[in-house]
Amino acid sequence: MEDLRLVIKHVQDASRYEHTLGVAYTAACLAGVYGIDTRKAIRAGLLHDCAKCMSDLETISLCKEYGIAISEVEMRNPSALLHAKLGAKLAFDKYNEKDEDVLAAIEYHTTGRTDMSMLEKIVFVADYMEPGRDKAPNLYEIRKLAFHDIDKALVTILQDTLEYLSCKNKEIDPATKRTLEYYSEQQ
Ligand code: DGI
Ligand code: FE
Ligand code: FE
Repeated sequence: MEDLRLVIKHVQDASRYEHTLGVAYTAACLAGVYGIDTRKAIRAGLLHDCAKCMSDLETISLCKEYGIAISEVEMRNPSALLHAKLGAKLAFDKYNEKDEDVLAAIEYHTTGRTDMSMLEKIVFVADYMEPGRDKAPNLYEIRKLAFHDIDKALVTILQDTLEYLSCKNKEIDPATKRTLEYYSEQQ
């Protein structure tokens, strides 16, 4: 794990690396509460943004290289949306991560998806609430919820993310909307 941490340190800038460590530790705490393998949670946390520190051009060209289908929304917001899918491919190919659940947690950490595994939920939630995050609304509530009702934390995060994106006039990926609808219906 120490090796992986150092490898990631070298492909991220200082603030992204701080965030990465925050996600890995937060995911480990949540894994303890929900009975998930802590080491898997830490690996997923360390790897989740492994494709984040690249230009839009590089992101698109690597996605093409890996045969990732790029939707129109993704093409218009490459680094925001595609770093998750590309991250899963790089994790497999460059960082030797072969665990399907860890790879899925990386792939769906930005938009989420319907019927997520507990590890996917943990990484999604940890990404939003790790200690270095301080700008989002409702962080206090989300951090408390995360440890006893992770689905409710998930819904709050998705609602706040969609609200934030519409305030900023950013395009919503249908995948993000679908995840919110799915988990809202489950409440
Ligand atoms: O990579 P991080 O910054 O740690 O966080 P992230 O992977 O959750 O999200 C990256 C960005 O993507 C963040 O600013 C929120 C944004 N995002 C999430 N869903 C959507 C989205 N951006 C657009 N345009 N559309 C979405 O549906
Ligand atoms: Fe990310
Ligand atoms: Fe992140």
